[in-house]
Amino acid sequence: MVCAWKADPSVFGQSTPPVAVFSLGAGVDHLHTLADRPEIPVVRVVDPDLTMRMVEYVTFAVLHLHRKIGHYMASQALHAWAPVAQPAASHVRVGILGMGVLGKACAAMLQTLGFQVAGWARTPSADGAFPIHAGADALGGFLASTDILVNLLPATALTRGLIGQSVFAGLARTSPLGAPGFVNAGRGEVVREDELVQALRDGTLGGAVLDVFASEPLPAESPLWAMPNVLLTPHVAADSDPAVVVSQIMQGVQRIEQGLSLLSCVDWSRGY
Ligand code: NDP
Ligand code: OXD
Repeated sequence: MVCAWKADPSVFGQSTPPVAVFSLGAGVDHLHTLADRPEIPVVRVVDPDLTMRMVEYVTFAVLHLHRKIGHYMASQALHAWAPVAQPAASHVRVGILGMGVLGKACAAMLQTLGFQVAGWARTPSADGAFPIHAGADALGGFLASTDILVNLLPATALTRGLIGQSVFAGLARTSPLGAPGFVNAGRGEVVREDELVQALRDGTLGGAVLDVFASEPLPAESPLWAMPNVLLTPHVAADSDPAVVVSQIMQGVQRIEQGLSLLSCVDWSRGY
């Protein structure tokens, strides 16, 4: 068995292939070379501790944009007392791309705070808690009624480069925040970073909170570092607690020893 985070793919190419691979994170894009070897089960982290950390981060990021904290940080630096109009959360529509384990948990918390929440996923869902728009045909309508867009999609062949100018331009132009906001805590490769920079410069987007980037660490020359309407964090939205991950791996090992099927396995035909 292999426990891996961004492992050298040669680890998997040995003559006796591993019985199972345990990702040390919720995402598995770093293990994409295993997609050609579906006989090796790949287990990802699904655990309440990681989920709650992501809920904290996304809630913080949405509130940062909603409560215009970037404006107040800039005002503080100038010693300026500069109040601005504050819409109620109930007037702000948050749209979440990716309504899996993390997306649904974030949606529930944001709904509790009073935001109008909707999601977008690959397949329709019978879950009635939030409207979930499904598939490419539904994306336009979903974006048109979103003021703050949150990305929690995995990086797959279908999602890489999905979010760019046409997505940003498709967001609601009647946002009570003035211009729409963007949060990325999924994967950087899902976003066309040059188009994100342009949208933040030309006002298509009012602000962004970004945890993940196409290239990590974010290169020093990236314009994102110095943009006044951007808050950056270094891929820390939801770290996995080693103790929790080890305990989950041990449960998986026990299941293998007992001849039971593994839980939280990746479906490589979907890529996540
Ligand atoms: P899940 O697999 O539970 O959910 C993925 C969601 O994305 C599902 O709703 C799925 O749709 C949707 N989706 C996938 N492909 C498409 C597509 N082509 N079109 C539309 N929807 C799509 O993943 P998690 O919620 O557990 O995690 C999401 C991602 O968050 C991880 O893959 C990882 O990249 C990232 N992450 C980031 C962390 C950080 O610290 N920044 C920490 C942990 C995770 P459907 O419901 O139809 O299957
Ligand atoms: C993960 C991550 O996928 O931390 O768990 O990005």
